[in-house]
Amino acid sequence: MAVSVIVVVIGFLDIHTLPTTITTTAFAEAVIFAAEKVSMKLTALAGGVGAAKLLSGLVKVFPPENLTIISNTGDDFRWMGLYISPDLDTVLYTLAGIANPAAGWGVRDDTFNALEVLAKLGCETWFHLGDRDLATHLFRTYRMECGETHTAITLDLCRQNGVSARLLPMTDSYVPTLMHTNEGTLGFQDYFVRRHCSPQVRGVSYQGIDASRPAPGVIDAIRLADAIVLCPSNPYISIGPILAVPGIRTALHETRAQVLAVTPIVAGEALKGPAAVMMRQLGEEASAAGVARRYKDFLDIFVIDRQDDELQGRIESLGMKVRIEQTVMDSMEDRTALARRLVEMLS
Ligand code: FO1
Repeated sequence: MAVSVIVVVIGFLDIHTLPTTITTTAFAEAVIFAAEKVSMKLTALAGGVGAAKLLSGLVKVFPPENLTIISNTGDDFRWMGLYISPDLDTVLYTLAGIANPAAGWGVRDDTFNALEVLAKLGCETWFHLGDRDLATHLFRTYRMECGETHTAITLDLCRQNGVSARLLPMTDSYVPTLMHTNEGTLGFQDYFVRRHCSPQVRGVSYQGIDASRPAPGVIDAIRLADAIVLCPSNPYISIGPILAVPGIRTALHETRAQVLAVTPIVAGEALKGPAAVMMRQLGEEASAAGVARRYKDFLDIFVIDRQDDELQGRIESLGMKVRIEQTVMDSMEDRTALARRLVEMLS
């Protein structure tokens, strides 16, 4: 019995972290460290591509069964009658190992036959939906029309795709992000994909958010977690919608878990997407410090990049600890290394 427990625990040890000659004490400590991690419950708040990168590292160093991911659904939208959930699908496909590695979103090696035919039929095809990806949207839309919730369908998609982490939409309500720009109010994908973020952003809102409720399991996943990670995602259009669902920010204040965020901005620029541009257009400081300020009411630890170490003092003066790491994730090794460091900080 004791032997099998140790074998299970060793299964979660990353062999590369072990010294070549390991002493009995060091071995015992490593086993205990891993055992604590095995029983720890972790909840992540996630946007799209940046979050998926970190999460794909996390599931390599932490048991995915103990991980709940709360996904932004503010950029959900309807296209040709189909319900599309881009951020949620990006996380789903990445954890399933089938994401398109070049774009980060969509399915690897997908074909675009349906889209080509639709183009010939005169339809708008600026949102590039591949044939395999379309199957997910058909499945989701059909089941929603049969009366099932976003949550139930997502859990089933995870099961069917072999994803062991529990992926939850932030809410079962439709709460689309609206971009208020110098060219009027645009739906999020209209602004982001069709207009390539070119209109000047004056404000962001989430339609119907005040009447929405957190999806089943979301509040408990925050209140009962041992640790919470805000992934390196855009504070306005990825983490912002999640925090705006009534009850979620309060749960982050009340949880006994340590709450940690990883910066999505390095050296004044976003690693992906329009976060830094949006911060400047909205009159905020486009830096890790600007992001930290938005979460200062509930954050315990903010992880900034080595390139921004001079911001440490300013961010600590907001009332949180700062950890300096390599947050830029160019390779799978970078993803697992950052994830391992976060788990160590939170253990
Ligand atoms: N992003 C693009 O920039 N262009 C696209 O054509 C596009 C298609 C797409 C299809 C499915 C999907 O799940 C995501 C897709 N994305 C596309 C990504 C998505 O629009 C954004 O990355 C997120 O909404 C922002 O996080």
